[in-house]
Amino acid sequence: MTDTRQVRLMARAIQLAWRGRYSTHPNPRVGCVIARGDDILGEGWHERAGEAHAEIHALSKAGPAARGATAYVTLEPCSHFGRTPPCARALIDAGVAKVVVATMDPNPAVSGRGLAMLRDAGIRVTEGVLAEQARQLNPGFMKRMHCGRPYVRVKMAASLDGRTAMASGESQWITGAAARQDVQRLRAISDAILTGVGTVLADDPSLTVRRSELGDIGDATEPSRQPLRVIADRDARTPCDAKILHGGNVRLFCSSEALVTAPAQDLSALGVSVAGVRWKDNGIDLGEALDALGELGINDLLVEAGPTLAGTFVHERLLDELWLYQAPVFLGSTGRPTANLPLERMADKIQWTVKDQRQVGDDQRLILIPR
Ligand code: AOF
Ligand code: ZN
Repeated sequence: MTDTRQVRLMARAIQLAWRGRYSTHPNPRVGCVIARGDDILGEGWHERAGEAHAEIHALSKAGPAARGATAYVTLEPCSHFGRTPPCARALIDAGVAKVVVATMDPNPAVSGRGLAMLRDAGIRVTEGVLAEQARQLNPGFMKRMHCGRPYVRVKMAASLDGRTAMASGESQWITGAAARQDVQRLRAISDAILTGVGTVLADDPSLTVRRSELGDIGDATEPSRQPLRVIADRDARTPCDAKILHGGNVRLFCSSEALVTAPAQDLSALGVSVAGVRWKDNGIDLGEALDALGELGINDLLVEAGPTLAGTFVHERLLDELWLYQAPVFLGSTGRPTANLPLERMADKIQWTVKDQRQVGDDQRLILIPR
């Protein structure tokens, strides 16, 4: 039987967790409600890594009233001393009688130990309430904890005839202002943005989140930093004055041969963290690059790249979502394709499932999942 109170209060905790969408990385987004019956005594969400977890904020709002109350948490309370002490211990010390959890924490430092601590202290524990909705808060954190790689979203902006630029490379702007603001939000929920040196040379993008273009973020916590910018650049051809290098926090993947050359060393001297990875005939070894980004704590990776790199992600099925912004324009048959995919036979076609479809200004936004 579904307990409507549990569902309602967990839905509230999930809503609170979303407030941390731009600011918790590399930590997960977590929300917590402390309630007695239907009465909410305290609420909280995790705002920033290194700061208090959701439970601690909610407990401090509830104060002594937490004794005998129920805590609703979107993620299993932690059991470890990380940058902060264990939340399971704080819930026990506050005298909470019951804890309702949506999902387990896949972090190997926790994974079940949080609930075990609570049960050992005599607290009643219920698990799995709105589990799927809570998992959607943190696809990146979940995936990184399970397989060491970030959740990958590839963004494309295209015309009705599937072109992302004119043959000359001219590409500004295909989609309208509303779609570009939506992309700012997509960047802001991402821990890192990956592009290729071709795009750096052709467009000189900055790939930053610009607070003024992000618009009104409602009750969300302010973004706490720029996403890491990542460039796939085998021969370290990125110019030292490229806009993407402004403001720092840039990683460049080149070949191990290029690593020891003057251009790579010049980029290092500028503060770019240059790393060697394997390259294959068709470009960067994406598996190795994704492993490296996972090790850096990247949960959500956004790919904003040209047809070569985007094509590799699609061809090797290494993306989790394709975000396609489609503008109601034709760019003509000499324009550039969204992805280089030389397919020959109908049997080779690459199919997608539509997860979400909506209008953003004059453009259409599709979120697609590889089949
Ligand atoms: C919770 N509540 O609100 C969050 C949790 O280094 P720390 O101390 O910030 O710990 C980070 C880890 O704690 C993170 O990897 C995840 O396992 C858990 N996050 N746990 O009980 C929270 N954000
Ligand atoms: Zn915690």
